[in-house]
Amino acid sequence: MADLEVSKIIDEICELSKNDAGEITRFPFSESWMKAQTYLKELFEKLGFDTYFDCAGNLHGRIGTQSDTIMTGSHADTVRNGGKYDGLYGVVAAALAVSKLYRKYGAPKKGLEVIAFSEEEGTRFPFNFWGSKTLIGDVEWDKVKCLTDKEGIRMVEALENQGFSYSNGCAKRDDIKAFVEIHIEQGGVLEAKNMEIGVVTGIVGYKKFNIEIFGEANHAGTTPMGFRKDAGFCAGVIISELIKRAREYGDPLVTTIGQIEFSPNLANVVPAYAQFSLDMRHTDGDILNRFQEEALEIVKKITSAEKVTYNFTTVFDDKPVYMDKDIMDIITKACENQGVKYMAIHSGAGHDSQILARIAPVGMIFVPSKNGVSHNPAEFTEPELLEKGVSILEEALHKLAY
Ligand code: HGY
Ligand code: MN
Ligand code: MN
Repeated sequence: MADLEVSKIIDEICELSKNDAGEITRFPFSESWMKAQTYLKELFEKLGFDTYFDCAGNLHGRIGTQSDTIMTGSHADTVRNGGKYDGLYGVVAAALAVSKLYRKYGAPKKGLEVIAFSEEEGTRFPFNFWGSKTLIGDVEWDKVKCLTDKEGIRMVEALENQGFSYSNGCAKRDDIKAFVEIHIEQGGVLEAKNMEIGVVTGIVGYKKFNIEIFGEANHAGTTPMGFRKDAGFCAGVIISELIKRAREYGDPLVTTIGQIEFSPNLANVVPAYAQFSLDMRHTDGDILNRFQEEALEIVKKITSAEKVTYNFTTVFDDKPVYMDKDIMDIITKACENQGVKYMAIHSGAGHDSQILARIAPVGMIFVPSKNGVSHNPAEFTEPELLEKGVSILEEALHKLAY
């Protein structure tokens, strides 16, 4: 089989799985998502992998023994109107790297498995890393199954609509001995330093909260400003205070309010309710904890001054994660053997590796992102750099599995 090209396969998958608006929006268990997963399943089968979906919608393709598994891959879902490479590159590159090893050296001494995690972004349901968390058995199904998306569809229904029936622990694995994920950097450091590969050292601490403000609906025309319980105004003041405080903390703290909703969300009604997301990240877990406490204080102070009430709910709270030193050395050695320009780099983005790190040693490889842009249709990486990543991953997996 002639060498398949990563960028061509990614283009094909993105083309066939675009939504009606022509965007790359592969929310988990949507039709777009299923088209991409089905294409990947056919690709894995064409490459000669033992291929199957598990009960959580993760797609697996493996060669070698049924134990001592070296796993590689990333997520198949995307944000709304996202880019072509976030997640998908890690799946396609893994499939091509494993296929090249299979053709050159036959079956490995260990299990060598490619995975397309069903969900990572947390964009449809208020639950991130569904795919990797089901694999390590870190899902309290009774709490999660009734979570709904914005259309009120429960997670359990969305899964069943695509033929997956999840039950507690049905996707859990305990044979994974190492996990290596290749991913676009989603930042501008590698490009700025003219590097071809990033050897990832760790992933930032990453917390996500859901904040709700409960005020009182009232008439926009007849309610004097001093008599309002304006949830919308509170949200605005809190958001402005949070960003001001984060700027005072300075880099590398980042905090984002990316999603907001008012109710009844009408121009002539004082907002009774406001809900918004709060995403905060830092390389240092203690500083991140301190910022979380300050954020809660800001919410308390402003809501009590405005005589409204609030909920401050944790969606997830992940400490900083560090990559396995031996795997980092293997990736570094591969870069030196192949004469590739590389540097050590920290990840400001969250990845499935941070979840797998709870049960096995993990390593990550980055390829540069043009202009550092990601979570955006303009996301791009030169085809030659995508291919370079495949050959570094291939050499690292050869070292780990053969
Ligand atoms: O938000 C993130 O860091 C990742 O893209 N889910
Ligand atoms: Mn992402
Ligand atoms: Mn990603």
